[in-house]
Amino acid sequence: MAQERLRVAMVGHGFMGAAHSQAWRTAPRFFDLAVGPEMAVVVGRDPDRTEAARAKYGWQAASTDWRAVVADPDIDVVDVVSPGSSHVEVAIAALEAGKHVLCEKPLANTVEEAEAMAAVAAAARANGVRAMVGFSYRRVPAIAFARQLVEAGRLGTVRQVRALYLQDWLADEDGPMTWRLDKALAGSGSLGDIGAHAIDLVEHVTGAQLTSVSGTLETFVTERPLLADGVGLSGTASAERGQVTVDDAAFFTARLGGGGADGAIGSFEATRYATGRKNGLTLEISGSAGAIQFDLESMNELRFYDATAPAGEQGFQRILVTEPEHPYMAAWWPTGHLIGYEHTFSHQVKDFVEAIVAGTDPSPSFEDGLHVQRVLDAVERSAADGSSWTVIA
Ligand code: SOE
Repeated sequence: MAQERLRVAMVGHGFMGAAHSQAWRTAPRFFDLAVGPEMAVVVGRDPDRTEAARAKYGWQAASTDWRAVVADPDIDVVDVVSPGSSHVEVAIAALEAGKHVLCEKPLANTVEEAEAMAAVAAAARANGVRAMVGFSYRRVPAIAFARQLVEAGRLGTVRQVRALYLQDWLADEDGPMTWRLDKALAGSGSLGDIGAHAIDLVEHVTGAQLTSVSGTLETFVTERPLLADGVGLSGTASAERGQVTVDDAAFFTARLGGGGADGAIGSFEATRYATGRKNGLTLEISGSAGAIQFDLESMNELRFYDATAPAGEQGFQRILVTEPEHPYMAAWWPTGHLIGYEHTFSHQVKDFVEAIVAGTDPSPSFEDGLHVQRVLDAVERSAADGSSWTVIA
């Protein structure tokens, strides 16, 4: 049946809720979408906070009952931006109720949960119901352009990848607890929160998959002040302390197979203690015919090295990925004008809505999310048993 309307419910309204709200509002104003999404209802646990989010981000209604919202025939899409522990229940209920689902990364907190979600998504697909994981950095134009270069063979055979995701928001050991430091809510720490992005990006850009890993995890600060009030790091610390139950930093090496990087090796690091690095996601991919370098802190640029150029002219070339011929950019500003973090979420909404309307599968799928979950799990197992090579199931 042709999609005539897309009434969206968003479950959760923290940092990601703000980013997604902005995207639901903006995407239909810059991209010509056949069906414009309507921001129907935002869902949260606390009535006052949820109402405040509704008013601030521009949703039509607020609710504290996600089950009723997910079952509501007036809702077509469910956007899951709540902590990882809730993904499995909300996403499965929504898919089973016939709603298209966009779910934040990492897909789940465990492989078992992700397997259940992927199985339900596969069954829903047969009924024309779409599911997608929010690995939003795939939608950075410079990353989408890097993938095009790899696909066009401009790097030749990829032999090595280096991916770092460096933040420093936990460097102050008196910073208060957030849900991201609680394994029961977040599944893992730096590994799942930001390492998952690095894994997905390497696989997306190269077309290969990680096949085995060897890793180390470390928790530097095992206790932090609990929150007296507020949310996350902007909240007020109380005198009481709570246990940090996730990794603070993750480091692993990997072997890759398939795509444009068959037989390649890679190194990955994810940390929230890299003093001075705020949101530094860097990717360096070295191939037989060329290489690329990307840094999210300069996200409008891609550095490209063409090893086939005359020897005297070789060197990394800085490409400003802001031109109408670059992915997504024609919808935004005139030549040379920059875009930012929030645009990746608008691109995600655009791609998701287009897939729903066209009746095609959006990417990354829940199967892709499950694969990343298996990589995270393999890194944890490798770290637990002394960093031996661990094969990804
Ligand atoms: C927090 O570390 C975080 O917000 C991640 O959860 C996001 O996925 C990333 O975009 C920025 O950092």
